[in-house]
Amino acid sequence: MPGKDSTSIDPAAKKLLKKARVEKISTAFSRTGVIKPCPIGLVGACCKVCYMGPCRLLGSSGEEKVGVCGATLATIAAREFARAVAAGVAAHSDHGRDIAFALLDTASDKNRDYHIKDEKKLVALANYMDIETNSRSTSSIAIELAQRTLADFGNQRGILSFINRAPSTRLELWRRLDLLPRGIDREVSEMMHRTNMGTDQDPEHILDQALRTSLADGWGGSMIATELSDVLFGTPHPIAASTNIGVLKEDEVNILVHGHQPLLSEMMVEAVRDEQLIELAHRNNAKGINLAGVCCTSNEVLMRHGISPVGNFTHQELALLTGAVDLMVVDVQCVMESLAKLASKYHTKLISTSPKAKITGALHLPFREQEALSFAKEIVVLAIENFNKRGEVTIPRSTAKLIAGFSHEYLSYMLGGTHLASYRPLNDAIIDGRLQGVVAVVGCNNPRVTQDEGHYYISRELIRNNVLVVQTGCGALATAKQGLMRPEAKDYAGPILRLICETVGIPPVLHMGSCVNNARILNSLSQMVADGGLGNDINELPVAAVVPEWMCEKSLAIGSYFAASGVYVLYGVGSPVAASQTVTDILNTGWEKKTGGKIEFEPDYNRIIDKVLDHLKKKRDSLGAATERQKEIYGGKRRKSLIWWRNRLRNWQHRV
Ligand code: XCC
Repeated sequence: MPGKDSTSIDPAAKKLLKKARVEKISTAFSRTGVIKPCPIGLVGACCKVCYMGPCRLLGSSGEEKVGVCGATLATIAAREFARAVAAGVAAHSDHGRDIAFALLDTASDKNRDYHIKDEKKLVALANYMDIETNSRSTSSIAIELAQRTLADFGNQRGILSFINRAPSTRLELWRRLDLLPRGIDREVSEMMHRTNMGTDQDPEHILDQALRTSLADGWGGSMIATELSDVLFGTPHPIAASTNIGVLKEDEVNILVHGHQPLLSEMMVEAVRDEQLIELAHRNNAKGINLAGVCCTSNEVLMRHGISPVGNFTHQELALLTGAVDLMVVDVQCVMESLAKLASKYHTKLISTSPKAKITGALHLPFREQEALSFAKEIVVLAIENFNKRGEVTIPRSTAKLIAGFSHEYLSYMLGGTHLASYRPLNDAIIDGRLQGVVAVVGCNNPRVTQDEGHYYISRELIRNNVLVVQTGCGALATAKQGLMRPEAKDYAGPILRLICETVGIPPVLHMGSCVNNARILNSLSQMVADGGLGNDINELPVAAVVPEWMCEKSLAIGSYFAASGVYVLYGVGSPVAASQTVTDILNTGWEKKTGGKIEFEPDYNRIIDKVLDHLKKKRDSLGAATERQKEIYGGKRRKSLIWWRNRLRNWQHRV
């Protein structure tokens, strides 16, 4: 484990940070040394929901102190946490809403440049939602699907369209606990109301609503964003790419897409392949046009087109420090405000495109969705025209190969083949005790901890212990940069996981997409339950989630919906509710009693690993009796015959 004093485990990052120091350019890394976190806000002890305060409840007797209105530390910490969850849910869900509108406008022929790429998934989703599909045109099915999902946002008393994808036992539990989200916007709005001055004043009750609000993200907004993006742009399947700063090219026009939405970035992929624009680039002395990305917009085009990510959240400033980025185009979320100033030190053009996000110092060109391709081409032209203005460039030559594109559907196909698509072989490996379990290592970078270290160290230790690791977001790009998403990384895995990787032909760490694509993980968990042998609910599965380098409200929303779904979630860095033992206990043992899932904050990576492995073992042990029964049910002739058929079909598919 590299020393804690280092900024990053990535040599490319270190090289560029050195350049920043020499050129006296500030970055998030240098600013963390200057801006010390507010010690009161850091631990959830500051209340600023009214102007009688802000009330700062710190000191050894903090838990007994109260604010001007009498609010306890527990109420204050719970409110802060719950508001952060609501903000995260709003961000993911607003993204989902935009995708649903884009599908509606595409199917209604308003968005002429988009096309429905995965009709099979469209029909599957429609069937799932009891939308009539027989003798109907693709566009009419898509219109109804978009309208039904859009209704999920404004629902007042219904339940969300996709929530029935959770195991029935879980649904029943949510119903009993009154945690079923009624409408996405309603839950966010109610969360803000309840945490307004003088409303909900019971920490457990406040956090119950945080659970319900988070479910409106995982099984609502994020799932809508994920599923409808697949319908519009295609469901991912394995695809090769490279990552890290070295994907920038000295002799080509470099364009970076950054943010979260795939709507513009999909068109950018098409635009940079336009023959006339490539010709224009040649006329401007460039050998070609190179598109790469940062953060989750990057993950979206990586998963579907193999577009190479230049890096994750804390790589956004570093990419500009190379002097080789001709244009960076951003939409929403995780875009550092420092970029405009940084871009102005080089020739880089920074373009903001979302009507929701304007950045002082950037060129604001609101995205025209109905002329999406011409809009994307205009941006490419701006980048080409900027190429000749480049000064000196410094591109560290670091790159790593990776395989991305593991959608939940592809995992099912990969494990069972076209005709027996199923998670059963994965379940079998766990039932037989060969695989210890599955762990999601997800979330951001945070420059307050060594960049990528948590993601890499924890993932590597888990695979060494025969745990399959799945990833999304910036965490995925962290381990990809370190080479854990190459098939050859199987050599780091324990003997059983290595064998599985060799047999199925996968890396031991699977990239499942952007942060809204954590919904793919929820669907996978549901399918693991449905395919049998591992209990009746998600909380019985030997699975866990780790968010080692978290930094934003969206991370807290994600962890909360995993916990509400029955998953043990461990965060690194530090606890935003550390001031209140009451709230710390509610998120941990309190939630565990209710949902079987829980949230814990643990900055020590070794302890995270120990806790995760211990948890997986406990779950496997408690499945023991059930597992024996399942072995009988699925054992003997029936199981052998399934395996025989699966192998036969695979051979046949290979020949085809
Ligand atoms: Fe976090 Fe979501 Fe942002 Fe990366 S991009 S910093 S939210 S991991 Ni999604």
